[in-house]
Amino acid sequence: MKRLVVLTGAGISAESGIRTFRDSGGLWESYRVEDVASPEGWATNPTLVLNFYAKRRAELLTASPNDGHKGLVRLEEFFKVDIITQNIDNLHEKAGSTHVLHLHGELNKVCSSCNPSYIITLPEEAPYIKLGDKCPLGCQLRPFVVWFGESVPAIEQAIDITQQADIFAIVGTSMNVYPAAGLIHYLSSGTPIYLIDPQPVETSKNQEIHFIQQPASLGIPILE
Ligand code: BV8
Repeated sequence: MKRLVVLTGAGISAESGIRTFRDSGGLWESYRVEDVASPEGWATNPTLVLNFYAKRRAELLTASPNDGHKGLVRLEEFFKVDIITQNIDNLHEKAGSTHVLHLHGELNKVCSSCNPSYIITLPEEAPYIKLGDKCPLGCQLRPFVVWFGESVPAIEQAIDITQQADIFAIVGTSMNVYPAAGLIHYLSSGTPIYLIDPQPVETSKNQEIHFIQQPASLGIPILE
């Protein structure tokens, strides 16, 4: 079976009602990135950060996978599919995808501020943490999310997966954030690249990319 590697971003969850970041009405219109998605923001006002993620968890409780997520599950009948997602929602897993690598963490998990290997999944009935919730070593629990300026622990694994791709698809990302956006440089030369997005997207390999200007819910037609 050929290996299909799919890099996804916030756009694949847009039709599930989850806000993207940089579209109009996106998250970065209501919040300053540095206040809610950076270590400095966490140090300055942890309550604002905890509320930011609590709100996104609450939205996620009522969100379901859309046809974009489900289409990637169907492709597992024809390809060995690895999803590398920048998203912190769990909609790929809820749809049934079996190989999902989260580059930027997971909304429903928290970790210790002093011991990153201490990770717990929040209970569905109370997916929140508050100031004062600590790990066994006595450190404040924080969202299990990679903030701007923090290294991306899963990037080596993502590069390894990308290097093995026979086909690469990019779905619902503005390709603004590194190192995720740089993964396309690790593809073996000649690997076909498909980009699915209703808007044009600038990448560093535009001349090699097959653009499919449509929403993720319509799937990746060439591969269906
Ligand atoms: C690091 C978790 C180093 C938080 C996120 C200058 C130049 C280049 C790089 C940098 C620079 N200055 C700083 C950097 C590095 C920085 C970076 O890339 N900044 C960018 C913004 C310039 N990167 C980092 O800081 C990374 N770390 O570099 O570490 C290091 C090394 C060693 C030691 C210490 C440090 C960490 C980056 C991770 C940040 N965390 N998320 C959270 O989610 O709350 S990133 C955040 O952006 C989300 O993960 C999101 O997924 C990601 C990318 O955004 P998109 O998913 O693309 O979403 P966006 O809204 O932008 O676009 C949506 C797209 O969907 C659009 O194209 C739209 O048209 C499309 N769409 C809409 N509807 C649909 C659709 N598509 C299909 N169907 C639809 N229906």
